[in-house]
Amino acid sequence: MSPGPRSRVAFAFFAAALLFLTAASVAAHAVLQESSPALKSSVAGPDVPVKLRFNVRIDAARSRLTLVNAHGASQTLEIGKKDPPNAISAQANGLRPGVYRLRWQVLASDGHITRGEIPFTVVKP
Ligand SMILES: [Cu+2]
Repeated sequence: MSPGPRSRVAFAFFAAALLFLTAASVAAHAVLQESSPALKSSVAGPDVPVKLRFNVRIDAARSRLTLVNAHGASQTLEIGKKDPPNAISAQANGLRPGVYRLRWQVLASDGHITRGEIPFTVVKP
């Protein structure tokens, strides 16, 4: 039993629509394009400026930056209010030399949240 032409057309249309919607929603998600500190980089402490740039506009008020140290202790970084619409920044002060992970979570304009982690190392100035 093969499906009739009508159901095949319906299936093709459905598949095309699904593909289009998937492509559109992926394009609108926030993807990290550039960061400071960069992934797996070493930066001089103790005061480290943080900046993340994304491919789309994000809602800074509903985004989070958390800094986790080698012992697993975390602190929330206050996100600045004067960034371009596709970027967030913060200032991490008083960091001792060691390994850290910067956890980010941002809300894109399409309502989807994306998150990630940037490991980096703080060295003596
Ligand atoms: Cu999305």
